[in-house]
Amino acid sequence: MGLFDRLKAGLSKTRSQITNIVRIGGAVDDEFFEMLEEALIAADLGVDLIDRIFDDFRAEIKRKGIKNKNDAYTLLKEMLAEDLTVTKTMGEFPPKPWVILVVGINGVGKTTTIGKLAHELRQTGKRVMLGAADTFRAGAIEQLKIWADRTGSDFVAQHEGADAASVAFDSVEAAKKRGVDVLILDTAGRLHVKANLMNELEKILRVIKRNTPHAPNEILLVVDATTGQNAMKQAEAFNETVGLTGLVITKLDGTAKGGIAIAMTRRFNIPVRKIGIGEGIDDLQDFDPQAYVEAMLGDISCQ
Ligand SMILES: Nc1nc2c(ncn2[C@@H]2O[C@H](COP(=O)(O)OP(=O)(O)OP(=O)(O)O)[C@@H](O)[C@H]2O)c(=O)[nH]1
Ligand SMILES: [Mg+2]
Repeated sequence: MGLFDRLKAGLSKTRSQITNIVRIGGAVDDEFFEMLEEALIAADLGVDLIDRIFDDFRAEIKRKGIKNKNDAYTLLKEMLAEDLTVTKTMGEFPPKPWVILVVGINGVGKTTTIGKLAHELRQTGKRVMLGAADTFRAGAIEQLKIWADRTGSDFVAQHEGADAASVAFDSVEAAKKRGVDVLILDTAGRLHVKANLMNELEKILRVIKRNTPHAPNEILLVVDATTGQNAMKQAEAFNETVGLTGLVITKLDGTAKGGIAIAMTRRFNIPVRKIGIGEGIDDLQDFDPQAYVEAMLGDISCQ
């Protein structure tokens, strides 16, 4: 399977729901809107957001004089893709080291995403370093070390229970000394509602900034697509604490909930940088809004 086919396969549940709706064909009617709305709810766009999207959608249909389902469906896809297109782009790594801080709640796929990202960067010839600032979970350091070995990345760690901010500091120092292009810092999974854990993250950020004013260049929140609407709460809390610059949505291979990409981008105006579509080293993709919406909603013709 090609990469795009895998994305499509990952989102096939959502797509087949909507495909069935549009295949019925004919003129746009209330039933058509209701069924599309239901499909988007199943995709986890969130009821409030869907209401707003459909207000705009209905207004556009009227304005453009659209009569049939196929044209309306194409219009909806265009509108959703537009929502996903946030203009800020990822940097070109000019200041060395380019520091990426990876945050999120437990088990969403932070460490795996770091491994995949390191692999991708290594393939473009970058010197990469992984910093083990998850000192909390047993086995976390070893897990990151395995990814460093697999990808030929440098590795900095202390020991389980060490101060995470101190590891972050060591990593930035080492990255500078060794002329590393990209330093990626792993952090412990933390519940967004636990104030003390969020404070620790703030401290990590402070230490990095004090050491290297241009850093971190990216603060990526990793969210698990299968958690649905709770991802919005996570994004809100992490954004407030550390100020997110990008999102990574993982586990899109196992869910019909692709809609959270749209919900989060629209709500926070933060771009989706990468999507995770499996556990393998190559299962990380750039986020292409058009391709994503096509994969989510399908591209069938339904006159
Ligand atoms: N199917 C699928 N599984 C994934 C994906 N990304 C990560 N996983 C799996 O999710 C599980 C948790 O991944 P980790 O990378 O350890 O998650 P984490 O956020 O670092 O977890 P903590 O460090 O415990 O907070 C692992 O079994 C991964 O293989 C993905 O895109 N698709
Ligand atoms: Mg981890």
